[in-house]
Amino acid sequence: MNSIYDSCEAYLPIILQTFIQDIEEAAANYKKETNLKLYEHLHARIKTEKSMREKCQRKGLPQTSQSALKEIRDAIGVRIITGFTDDIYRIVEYIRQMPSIHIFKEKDYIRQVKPNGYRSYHLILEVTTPYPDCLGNDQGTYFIEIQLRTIAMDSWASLEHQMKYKKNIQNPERITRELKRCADELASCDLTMQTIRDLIQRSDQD
Ligand code: 0O2
Repeated sequence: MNSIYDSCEAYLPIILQTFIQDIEEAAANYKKETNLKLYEHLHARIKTEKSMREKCQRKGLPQTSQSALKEIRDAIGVRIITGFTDDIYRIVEYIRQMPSIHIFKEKDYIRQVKPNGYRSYHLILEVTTPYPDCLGNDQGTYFIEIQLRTIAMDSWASLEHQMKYKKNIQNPERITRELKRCADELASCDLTMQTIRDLIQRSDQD
């Protein structure tokens, strides 16, 4: 069977790597200027053939490269995990001024928290590349999904994601309520950690 990404498959890792290099360079410059880490870890992946075919099916889309690369926009995904909430906004501002990148979609689930407690900053980037795309454009455009979270937001999201797929849970309302409470407590810790960092930085400047 042909790849769902067709001949574009080969370009996906290159586009991902180019983006990662830009972010790593920004982090290195930030470290040089401030002696602080811009982020803690970065996870990147190309969505597997199997997951992409399942997602097309779930969304009622034909299993074509056009569905996989134009209708669904997370074939290339990057998750950036930061120590502090303000680093997320710093990275978003950095991405905003990157050349050849247009922010196609932006969702701030940190200021507009999802009802279940989910917090994260999501961007869908549309990147103009030197490679052809599935529509036959020579300088093709590709989407990259970026999720930015603090360590606390990420640990909550990972655990909630695992539990979401558990069937036959007793008293699901209680679980939902407890998960929301836990997310809010973690958000309060993030706020305290941010305040502590600001205090340390201020006293460092005195
Ligand atoms: P998968 O299987 O991870 O690829 P939209 O069409 O924009 O209205 P969409 O596409 O769901 O909605 O976008 P959104 O809300 O930005 O969510 C994109 C991804 O964020 C999701 O992937 C999840 O990985 C993550 N996410 C969003 N909400 C939650 C949540 O409540 N809990 C957790 N743990 N993760 C969440 P997909 O598309 O669901 O699928």
